[in-house]
This record gives sequence, C-alpha cells and structure tokens, in this order.
Amino acid sequence: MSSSISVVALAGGVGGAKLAHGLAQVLRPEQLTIVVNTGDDFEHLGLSISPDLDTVLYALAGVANPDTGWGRADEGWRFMESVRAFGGPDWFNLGDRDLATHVLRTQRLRAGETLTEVTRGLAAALGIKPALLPMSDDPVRTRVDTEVGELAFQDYFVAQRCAPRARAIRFAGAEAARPSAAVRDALARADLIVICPSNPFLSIGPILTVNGIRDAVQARPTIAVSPIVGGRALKGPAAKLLGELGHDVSALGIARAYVGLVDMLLIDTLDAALAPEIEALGLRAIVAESVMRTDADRAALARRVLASAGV
Ligand code: FO1
Repeated sequence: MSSSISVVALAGGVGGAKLAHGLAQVLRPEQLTIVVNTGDDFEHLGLSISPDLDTVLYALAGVANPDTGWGRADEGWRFMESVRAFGGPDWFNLGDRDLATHVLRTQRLRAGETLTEVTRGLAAALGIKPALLPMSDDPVRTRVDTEVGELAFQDYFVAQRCAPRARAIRFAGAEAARPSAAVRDALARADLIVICPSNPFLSIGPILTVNGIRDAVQARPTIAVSPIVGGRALKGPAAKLLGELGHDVSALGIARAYVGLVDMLLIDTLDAALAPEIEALGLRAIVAESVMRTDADRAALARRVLASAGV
C-alpha cells in the first residue's frame, strides 16, 4: 500500500476497539485515524466518563483488561471498596488505574480543554500514535426507550444489564453536534472508511448522527465488518437489542442497517450462506474469519479488510 494511503476507522465498544487495534498494527500512524463513539459518555461520581474512547485507548496501548474488554489490565479495586464502604454507588466499576483516566479527563475538561484535546494528551502519554478522535466535542447521549421508560445508556447497559425490553434508541444532542475539524478533514481525505465490528445502532449510529458525518462516509469507499457472527453477538447486548428493535439478528440484519452507506460488508465464514442475500442488497459480501481472539487475529482481519478494499 502506498504511503499516502489514508484510512479512517469508525469504532465503539469492545469489538470495534479490537479491529481499530488491528489496523493500528498494520498501518503506519500517519495512515490511520480512529473516530470513536461518545454516545455512551456520562457523568458519574462527578467524573466525565468516556467508555468507548477509553476502550480504544487501552486496546491500542495494550493495557486493556483481556477478560472484560473495557477498563484496564492488572487492575486494583481499593477505590471501589471504599466507595462501597461509604454507601456510594457501586454499579459502575472504576478500577484504581482506570480512575486516573477519568480524574484527569474531568480536570482537563473543566480547565477548558476540548474532549479532542484531552484525548490527544491521554493517547500521547500512552504512546499511541494514530490520531484518536471523539466523533464530536459537543455532547451526544444515547438514550434507550424501554418498557420501564427512557434510560440513559449506562443505566440500561450496566445498571439494568439490558434487561428492560428496548423499544427505540435516540441520541440526545445529535442535532446540534458538529464533527471537529480534525474529524471532518480525516473523512474528506479518506481513501477508505472502515466501520469496525461495533453495534450499528448503539455504537456506530451515534457517530453517523453527528452533522455531516453520514454524508462524508457515503462519499468515500467504505467497508463494514459485521459484529454479529452466526446469529450471535460476540460481545454486548447487540443480539438482544437488534431483535427488540425489530432487526434480523444476523449478518443480513447488519447488511440491511448499512444499505446505502457501505460498499462492502465483511462477514464471518460461519455466515457464508448469507452472502447472496447480502449481495442482492447491493453490498459486496466478503467472507473471512472475523473472530478476533488474539492480537495476531486483529492484525490479520485488518489486513483482510484493507486487501478486500484494494488499499
Ligand atoms: N460495563 C459493565 O458491564 N460493568 C461495569 O461496571 C463497567 C464499568 C466500566 C468502567 C469504565 C469503562 O470505560 C467501561 C465500563 N463498562 C462497564 C463498559 C461500558 O459500559 C461499555 O464499554 C460501553 O459503554 C459500551 O460499549
């Protein structure tokens, strides 16, 4: 691939972070920009928390918790023990190492830095070289309308463990949210946009509602990777939520979510039989091993994605 190639990855959640890490392993830093969902962000214990930004930060820095995918490896929980002892909220677990990220992000935001600037500083300190950008510096918050009322995302996803039946999701603040100049420029000059294997509704959806991003993605060659393999979400509530929102819980359901936006959809070999129906929708179906268990798997999938798109 020529050195001038420019790839933009859209990512959110654990699956997305894995492929972002794969792309960071196979591309040179100046060739890769990662645009991350901030719809899961929220205030907790007075701290500004950006889970998807942190999941990508930790994955690229090689310090992510291998079991959960979120938070840090080799973590301690003395802070949470003390919070619990004081009767504080213990439904959202903040590890001792992870806590530093939230405290410094909160302090820097309060000092007037944008989320883009805060993220740049944290990434640099962790030795991460590709550009890691929040989808917007304006607040966007995913809200899940359920049978028990509308819930903030982390309340639905963590506190309620995705139990309430979901009826719809919305992204509060999206109508006013603008992409940063860095995001706009990266999308405009992208030779390829990769939509990572994140939930198309929960993690990629918020990114696409930021003003101008959907159009910018539509204007460039785009390949998506299905987060649903063999009818089952590899991580998170994707399968249950897709079903409750009326979508087909399969790679075909993912294809339907991306019709008109992407040129190609990479599906797992387990789902090869769905390729003809996906191609009938006008997307090119790429069939490949897509489950990432190791860092080498992540790099291999990244190579396959880039090769399929001819970059
Ligand atoms: N998810 C959980 O299921 N339980 C938790 O206690 C939890 C804590 C947490 C702390 C920091 C962080 O960055 C993520 C955390 N997550 C937790 C995951 C988080 O809810 C999800 O990563 C995203 O919001 C959805 O992809």
